[in-house]
Amino acid sequence: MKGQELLKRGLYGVKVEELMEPGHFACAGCGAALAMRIASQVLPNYTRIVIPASCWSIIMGQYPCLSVKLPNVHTPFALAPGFATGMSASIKIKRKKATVLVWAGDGATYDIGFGAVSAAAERNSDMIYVCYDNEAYMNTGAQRSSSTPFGAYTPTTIKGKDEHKKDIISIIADHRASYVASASIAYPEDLKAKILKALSLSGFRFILIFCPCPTGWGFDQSKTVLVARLAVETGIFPLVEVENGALKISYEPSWVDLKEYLSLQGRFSNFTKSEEEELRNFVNSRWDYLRRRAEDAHL
Ligand SMILES: Cc1ncc(C[n+]2csc(CCOP(=O)(O)OP(=O)(O)O)c2C)c(N)n1
Ligand code: SF4
Ligand SMILES: [Mg+2]
Repeated sequence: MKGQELLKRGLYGVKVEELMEPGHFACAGCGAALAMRIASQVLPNYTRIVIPASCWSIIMGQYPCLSVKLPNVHTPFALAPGFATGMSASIKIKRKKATVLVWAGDGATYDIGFGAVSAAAERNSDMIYVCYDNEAYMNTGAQRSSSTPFGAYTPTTIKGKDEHKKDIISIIADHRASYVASASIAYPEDLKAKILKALSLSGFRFILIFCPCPTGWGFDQSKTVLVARLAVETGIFPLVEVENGALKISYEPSWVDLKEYLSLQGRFSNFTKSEEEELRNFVNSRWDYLRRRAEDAHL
């Protein structure tokens, strides 16, 4: 097979069609833009995207100059899961074929829209909910969210954040959602496989995608994929899948020292030794928990 043809064939023989156009409105090196590019390579053309207030409200552009060749609608911050619930209900009544995809930031998911996310998960409303996680309110100046990691500098945590990142995967999984997974832009085949898996199921399907933000995190725009890869290889961002409550670890990190991840980013430049130790302990205890949960799933 010729190289060009090979490139066009994505994972599992799925043809890669680029639904995301160049010339979008994201900053150079934006992980959240890359997440959409990868995801949209496996999204069917009957996908309808719902976007709450976020960087993606800007990145998408204005009709008719959209950066993704799929119909989309913008909603207020806390409204996307409710809006998507109504959309998928009306699609069902009209017997149309469409997949409703919410594409939301961490602020909309972990904090401001959390009630609506929880309600949609509890109802098992029919949608794929993607949270592209850049660990702060980037569109308004990188303020901390409950996804921001411990110790990180943001304009609202100038001495470093006191609290650890919220475990949104476990929280949504404990709603008994159909499918819950974490993925990363640095592992595109795993990300696409998880989108495909979500597409093959129905009900509330939740995917958290780790998306470094050079502008808000303070690293060079050429290092986005490296930063994302180190987040996984240091164990700080575990790749997992939860189906019907059973957790599976998708990838075993190579346990690169946390320092390599931290030292690339301005937001950790004032990290003390004890903060580093605190974060390391947090990562270890989270992995203990994940391993116990994965073992329980085998019983
Ligand atoms: C109720 C409400 N509060 C605040 C805002 C202002 N606002 C718009 S986008 C945004 C940040 C969104 O953060 P996140 O969901 O993490 O997405 P990101 O910008 O990081 O892509 C905020 C605070 C708003 N639109 N509505
Ligand atoms: S601020 Fe960050 S998330 Fe927003 S467009 Fe720029 S790089 Fe992307
Ligand atoms: Mg964000």
